[in-house]
Amino acid sequence: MRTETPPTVRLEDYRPSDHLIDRVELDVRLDPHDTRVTARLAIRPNPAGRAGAALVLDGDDLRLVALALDGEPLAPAAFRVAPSALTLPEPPQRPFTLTIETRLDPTANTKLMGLYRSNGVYCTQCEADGFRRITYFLDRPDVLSVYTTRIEAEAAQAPVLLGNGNIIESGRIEGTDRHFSIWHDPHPKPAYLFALVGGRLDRMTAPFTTMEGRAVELAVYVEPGKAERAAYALDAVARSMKWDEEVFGRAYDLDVFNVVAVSDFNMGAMENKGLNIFNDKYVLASPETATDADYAAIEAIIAHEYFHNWSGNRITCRDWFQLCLKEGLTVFRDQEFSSDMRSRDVHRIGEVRTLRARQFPEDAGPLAHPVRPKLYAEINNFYTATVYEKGAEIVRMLRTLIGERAFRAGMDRYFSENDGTAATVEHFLKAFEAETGRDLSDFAEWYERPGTPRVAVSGHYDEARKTYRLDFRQTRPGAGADAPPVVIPVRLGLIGAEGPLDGATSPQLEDGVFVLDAPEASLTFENVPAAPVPSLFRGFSAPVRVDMAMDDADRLTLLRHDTDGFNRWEAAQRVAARLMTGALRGEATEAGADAFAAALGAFLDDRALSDPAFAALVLALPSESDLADEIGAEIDPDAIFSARRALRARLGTALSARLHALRDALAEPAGAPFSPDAASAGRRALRNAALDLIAAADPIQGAALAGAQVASATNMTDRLAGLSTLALLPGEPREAALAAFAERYAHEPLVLDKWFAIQAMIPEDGTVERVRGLQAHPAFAMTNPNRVRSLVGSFALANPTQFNRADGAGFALATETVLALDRTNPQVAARLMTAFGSWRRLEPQRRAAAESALRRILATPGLSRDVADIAGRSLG
Ligand code: 0A1
Ligand code: ZN
Repeated sequence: MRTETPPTVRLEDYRPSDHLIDRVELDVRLDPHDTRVTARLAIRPNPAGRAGAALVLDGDDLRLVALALDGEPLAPAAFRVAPSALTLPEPPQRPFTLTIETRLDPTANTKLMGLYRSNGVYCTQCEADGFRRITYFLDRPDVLSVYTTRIEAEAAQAPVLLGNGNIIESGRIEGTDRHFSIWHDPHPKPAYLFALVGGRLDRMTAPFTTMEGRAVELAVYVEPGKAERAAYALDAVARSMKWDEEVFGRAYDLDVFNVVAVSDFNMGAMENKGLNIFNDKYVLASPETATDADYAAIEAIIAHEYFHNWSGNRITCRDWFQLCLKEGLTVFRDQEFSSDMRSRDVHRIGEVRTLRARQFPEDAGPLAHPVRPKLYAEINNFYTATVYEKGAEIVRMLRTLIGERAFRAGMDRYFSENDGTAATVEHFLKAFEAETGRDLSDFAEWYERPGTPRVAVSGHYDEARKTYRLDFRQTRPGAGADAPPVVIPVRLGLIGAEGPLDGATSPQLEDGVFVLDAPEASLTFENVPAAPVPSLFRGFSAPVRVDMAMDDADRLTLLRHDTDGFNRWEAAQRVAARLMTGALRGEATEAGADAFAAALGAFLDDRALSDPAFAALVLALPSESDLADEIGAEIDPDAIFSARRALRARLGTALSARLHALRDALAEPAGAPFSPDAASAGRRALRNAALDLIAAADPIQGAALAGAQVASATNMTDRLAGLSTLALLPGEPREAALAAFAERYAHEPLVLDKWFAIQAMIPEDGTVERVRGLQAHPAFAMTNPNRVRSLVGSFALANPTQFNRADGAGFALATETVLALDRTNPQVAARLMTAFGSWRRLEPQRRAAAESALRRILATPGLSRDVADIAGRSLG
């Protein structure tokens, strides 16, 4: 525990390790409280390091039992040891073997970093720096070693023993109740990709043959009795492998690929080589327990972790500043996979909603940082939306700029030239420069500075010449006064009153893309018969905010006629946002709302049944946080909530007949089997979006419909949607439905998480007390990250009116939870704190309350580095 300012690590200070570790032989004797780890490390001086330097191995909370050099116990004078480091001031200037024995108590490990137990199952988490909690090591991603791991445990307690790579031996230990298995991973890897698992687990398996002819056994391990809930994840593994072969030419490289689901996990999942460990929320699925959104998330995260095998494992990061090299690229790859498995437009809209909901506010607040940060105090606080989501957008922009063929060729070159190494963003860009002959140094600016660029656009039609000119101006708020312009690919087209203006052309466009790489630039179209409506940033071609004055009628023309699905959706969102922000400013918006409703009605008549998933997204208005982000200052969450509710009610009234008709038309025939495929999920989504608007307009009718749906639903998507609608309608039916739900799923922790979340998001005064009450519920546990995120995370991150209560009661609840959690699991406590990330943009009373909550946290003695870092930067 510490309270002093933590040391800062800087990118500019990078230097290669003075030593390398070529081989690691681990012998892990698992025991609930007294696990013994013997590490035999084949070490040598690094020719690229400083000759004669001391050997300093990282540790975290370690207890050393024995130490030997080349088999001989080391004299006490020859080394120094502390829980955080093992130092040999004068190590041999030649290759040598260091044998280190440490003792661990995995049951007492509540941080869930290093070796710990989850429901009795031994498992590990080593990214970013958990390996040093297992043994002393050069725990940095540029030290790559070949691992052989012997795992031993009591056979009855841990019948399943898994490691990285391929299994080479296993058996009983005679005369004891113990057994062992030995795993060898031929691929050199950094310590953060190490993993082992031991426990009682059921499994489901499937064979896979790679395009190179390798026979692979795929296996998903889950809690006993839940094997059939692993079927969807297992199938997603096979589809991911096939897709990566077809789309990126990447084949798998071991004989087994194991996925293990555990119930206590700090993040979503982890890409350990050949042994991915998952939060069980992203593996387990059945129609009765998982929603369509859960199925989609499982598919995406299974793919993400699998894709890391090439983008992350075969090519890893030189240092943690390069995190986006593996994360941004792998998110891009999993987004492409999901788009191919589902509807591309629908998926793109989902990606942008996530980016705007999480990354834009981060980039506009005190926790803003470049996609490649320049310094950090705690690396675990940099697994952010900026590194992941904005990182993925940079890769996508690169593809837009150079085209699909050159992009694929550049990726092939990146993989082949850097395979087996720890690389940097420069290595990545260099592959594309070599492939295209293009200088990407200006483009690289996207990695360097924080802030979301703004692009102001104005259009000018010349009736006489039949030309149309667009003037662009970019600015970079939050990037610093000296920030150069960024390279912004603008995919665009022109739309006329009757449809796309295909005859309009411009020599400045290449494949429909204009490259804005200066502070200001203009683009002129010729052959434009009448004043057009521009469709800008098609497919959201760059992660920027666009300022263009356009009236609602023009936007509704886009909703009707644009060929770009993303921009059709965006047009409706813009109109809705303008109506709500207008209402907030006290403007009369009734006529505008009715015109919008009429356009939505026409849109639904036209397209709802042919593309229900898309129609559901059009009906979902910008969220409260979207509006807050757009308003940007002096935010009053209650006013935003009211404006949004009023528009939903007005649209629900105007569209009532259509919404009811849609619900009938989309109803599943009785007895139809459940399928999580995108088309079926889309029909459910539209039915439930219709229910939401019906209930907003007519709470009594809404409560009746929602209550009936909760009672009769045959799948979790519909049951939960009904319950979510009901949750917004105070009264006895809501409480009865909540109680019945809890009883029905009393033994399903992942389903109870949904129940916690729904209640934590109720936008009413009583919610703070309700959440406090639920913290004492027998199914709640502060030791389980999923429970904490469901209850307190949903409250702090997804209930804007109650978390931001003007009297500070919401901040107090979050503060107390952060401080309590910090004593056992600082990583999860720090994540929860990011809910305070937009505090400066609140109106004065709430701003003051948030500030004092932050000051209270920062003043608490014994704060972890994780929480101190977030609290300090939030106030800084
Ligand atoms: N590399 C993982 C994310 C991850 C990072 C840190 C962790 O520590 C608790 C766990 C997982 C991914 O991108 O999926
Ligand atoms: Zn990842």
